[in-house]
Amino acid sequence: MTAPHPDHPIWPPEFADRYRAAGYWRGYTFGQMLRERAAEHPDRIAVVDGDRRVTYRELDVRADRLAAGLRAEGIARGDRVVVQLPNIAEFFDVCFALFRLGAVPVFALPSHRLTEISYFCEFSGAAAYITTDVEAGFDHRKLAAEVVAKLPELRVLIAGEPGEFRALSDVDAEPVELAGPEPGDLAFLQLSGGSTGVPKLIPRTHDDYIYSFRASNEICGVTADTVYLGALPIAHNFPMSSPGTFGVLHAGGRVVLAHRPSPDEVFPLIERERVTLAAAVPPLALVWLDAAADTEHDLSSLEVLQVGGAKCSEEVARRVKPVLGATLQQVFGMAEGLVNYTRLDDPEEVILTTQGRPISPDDEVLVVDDEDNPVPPGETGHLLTRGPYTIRGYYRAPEHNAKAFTPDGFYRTGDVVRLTAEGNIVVEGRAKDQINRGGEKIAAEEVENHLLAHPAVHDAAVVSMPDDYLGERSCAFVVPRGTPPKARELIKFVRERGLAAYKVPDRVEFVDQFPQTGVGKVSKRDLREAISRELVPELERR
Ligand code: OOB
Repeated sequence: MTAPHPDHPIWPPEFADRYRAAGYWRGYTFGQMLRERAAEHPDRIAVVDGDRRVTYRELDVRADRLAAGLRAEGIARGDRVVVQLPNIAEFFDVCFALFRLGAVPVFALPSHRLTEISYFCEFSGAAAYITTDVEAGFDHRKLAAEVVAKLPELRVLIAGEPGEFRALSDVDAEPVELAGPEPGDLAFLQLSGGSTGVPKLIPRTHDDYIYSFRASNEICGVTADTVYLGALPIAHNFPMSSPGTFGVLHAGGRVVLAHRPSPDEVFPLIERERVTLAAAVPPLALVWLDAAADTEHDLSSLEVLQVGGAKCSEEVARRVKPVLGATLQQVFGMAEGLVNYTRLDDPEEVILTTQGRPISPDDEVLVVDDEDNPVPPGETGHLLTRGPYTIRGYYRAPEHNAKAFTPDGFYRTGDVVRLTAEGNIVVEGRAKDQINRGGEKIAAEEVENHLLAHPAVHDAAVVSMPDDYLGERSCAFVVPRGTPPKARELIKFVRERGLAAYKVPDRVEFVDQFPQTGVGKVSKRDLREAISRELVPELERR
């Protein structure tokens, strides 16, 4: 039985019973999953990272030893640990060690900076922060030092050259018997794309998350022969579980890590490792398609290219098969749960023009109007969902939960969709106050709060503006207090507040006042239209 959890709502017993009876929740943990795989094929390669090739046995042993070492460091079952690692093999050591220990990773992204990391550590009450040395030219140890200056109790472990901190590789002890977590326990916390002032944490259990990628494996044809390319940041939900690295490890397949997603890194890897499955956000897919047209590398092993995280234009979708010879799979998912896929054998039109349908027969999907009433079939409305791997509430956020979920437990996705006659979902837009910058989500309010901290900013409203490459970029409209500052200065100001670079506004526009809606709120729709109009001549000049 899953005990009620004081930190977040869980599925009511009648739902939990149903999901167990249906065979979705099978009552095993991540730790057990790896143990089984290692017993089945100990010598198969689980993870490839540069010249390093880690077998299932090695991963299993390292997870045990690291779990014992972390316990000796004082990290206990239930403790939260902020994990900020790039696409390196140690990511899996850390995940499985923490899973076995029953400690709870909080998955930050490599692009997060001081404001975000210290917030995650503080809000989750983290016992430790596991990060790397230098990645993509950025010294994460400096960031760790700044975090520790704010939170002196925090233990820091570094995957790589440790500097003033402890090296992860030194954390190693003889395996010990661990009580370990229950399958219904919290396995980790993911970050929400969010639309509020601070990112929300998403509680996922062993049972529900394992179900989501085990079922994804079936839909995506993942087997022990699958070679998966991890090119997106692997701590994100899409490359983690749709079916992602965890799905592939569940199947006994091979995960190949790319440190950078650019074709010069990725194409040689596809050729060398005979990659069969890869996942990309739309702008990345576009870059790969452009580069594949005249590459010398043999990409013929690639069977499926998944595109998701933001809407894939039909133009990009149409090029996948002819250019790469791979089948396109559209993936429309969210870290809160629900994931939709086009099926590999769907008719071409479905693959090219829809975002697919849910994983589970028990994923409940509603399309409703502003009053939560179902819209007529085929019409556009708000997407609500509940099901065996969709959370019933965020972590430690009761007030927000009351708004983000319906009284009967449906999650308000904030996406505006319609259903085709065959039951496929087409994403038509978004009602949430968020910018989707090529798959990276920006909560407008979060950036607005940073802008408002500047003395020369009276009011700020951040909206999306169309972009050929990323789909959207962010534009900050600012009502200045007195003489407007330089746009450049404001951008620098926001960056220096220690924010992930993708959240820093791409453009700043000064206005005397904001357009208002009928009820006196800032009309972001009018602001979006204003910036789009302004951009048209700029785009035409190119
Ligand atoms: C994935 O997860 P998140 O949590 O970063 O973002 C979720 C949001 C969705 O609510 C939707 O607004 C947008 O990202 N989105 C898409 C989309 N896939 C995600 N919008 C249009 N078309 C798509 N294909 O982004 C995520 C998680 C698991 C699998 C795939 C993506």
